[in-house]
Amino acid sequence: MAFTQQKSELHFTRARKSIPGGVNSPARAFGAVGGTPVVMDRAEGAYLHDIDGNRYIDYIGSWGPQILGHRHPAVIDAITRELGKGTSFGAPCELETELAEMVIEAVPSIERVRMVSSGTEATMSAIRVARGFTRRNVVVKFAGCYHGHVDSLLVKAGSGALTLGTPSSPGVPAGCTADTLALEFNDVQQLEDAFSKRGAEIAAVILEPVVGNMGVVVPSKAFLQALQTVCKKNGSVLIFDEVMTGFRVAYGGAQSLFGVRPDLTTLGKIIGGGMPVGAYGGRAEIMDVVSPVGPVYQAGTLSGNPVAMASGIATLSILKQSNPYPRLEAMTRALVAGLSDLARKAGIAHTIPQVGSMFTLFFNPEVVTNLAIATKSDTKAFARYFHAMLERGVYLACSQFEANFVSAAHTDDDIRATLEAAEAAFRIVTS
Ligand code: KE4
Repeated sequence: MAFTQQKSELHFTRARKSIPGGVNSPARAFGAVGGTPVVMDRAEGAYLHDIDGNRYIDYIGSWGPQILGHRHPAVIDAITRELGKGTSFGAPCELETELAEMVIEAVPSIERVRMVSSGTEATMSAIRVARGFTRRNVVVKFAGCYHGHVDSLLVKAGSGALTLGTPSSPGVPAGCTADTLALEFNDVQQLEDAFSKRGAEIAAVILEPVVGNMGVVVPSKAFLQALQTVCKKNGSVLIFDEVMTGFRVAYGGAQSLFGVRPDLTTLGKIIGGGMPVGAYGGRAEIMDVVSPVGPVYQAGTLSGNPVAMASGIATLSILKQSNPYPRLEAMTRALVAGLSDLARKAGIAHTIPQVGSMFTLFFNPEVVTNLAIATKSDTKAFARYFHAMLERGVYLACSQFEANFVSAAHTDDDIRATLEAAEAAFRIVTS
């Protein structure tokens, strides 16, 4: 069937009249690649189906949550069962404790954890807790990392902020970011200099331990070591933002791969299994400043609601029992090797960093270690590649500066079909 987006285009004209840009998150707006976003109707396993009847092999998985694939039967059953008992009580329920205990068992650096409803809430709260615990104000982040749309962290941010050219958003008063220090990812010297000058003022350092939001960027061993050293020496809180990497790159997250124990960790995406869940947690002595135990206030109407908890519990239970990680790694390696081989044959300068089932095809000959290098990528070539793949039934992240994800529902046939599409797409990119 010829690829058509007629219904999507019609609907999008309508959506734009009532929703800014027709989207509830700018990351979906196709801002970096042009064209009209595809309006989805349903999904199952590794596939998305749009309202024009097109089927796509999905490498976004709702920007990370769908590691099991869409509509996993056990997750749907758990949600349906819980719906039969209600949606939200506004009072404690057993499932909140059950999910908290699963997170604590999976991530050894977490001794106490608080559920919220998004990754943004998780990072916003973690920053406040770190500032309350240390009674300091300065927070260090890294250019290209995205931690949600928290005022104080919308400085040189990645993901949609970077894609749409607003890494430091209007609407954020200078006072909100006056205490935010944005450094270069992987720059040990700059980190050490910042701490030698202002270490006594620094409440926290927050980073994506494997960056997804400038495209996939891996930290150097020296950088990871320096982060732990300067934070320990200066009494600053090391925060791993594992909203994307948590339960994605390993059941224990990136920190389990790197053997690092951050002081606080933020989570989201997979721990909700497609329902709205975020979380922040870490050392008990830090988390005990959180209300009602301590004075640092944080709250949320739907935090820990039973339906979202049921979805998260089912998702983590399946991950723990089935351990899909070796197969996810192998399938992603095969895909990345195939893409690289085809891109090389087409004469396309590229690198494809991969960690577990996260990867990015950078249209860039250099290994991307920070934002300055990432932004040298050929985003016009990326846009042509994106649309050529979309028209061939492959749904990629709609920006050069994002990660793509393989799910446990993807098959070898899906990988083969993706590579077939890529062979044609690379010819279009270079024509
Ligand atoms: P949410 O508030 O979108 O649930 O989480 C914010 C967040 C925090 N930390 C990291 C490392 C993240 O990747 C995110 C959100 N990721 C983006 C995609 N890169 C979500 C997609 C979107 O904004 O629509």
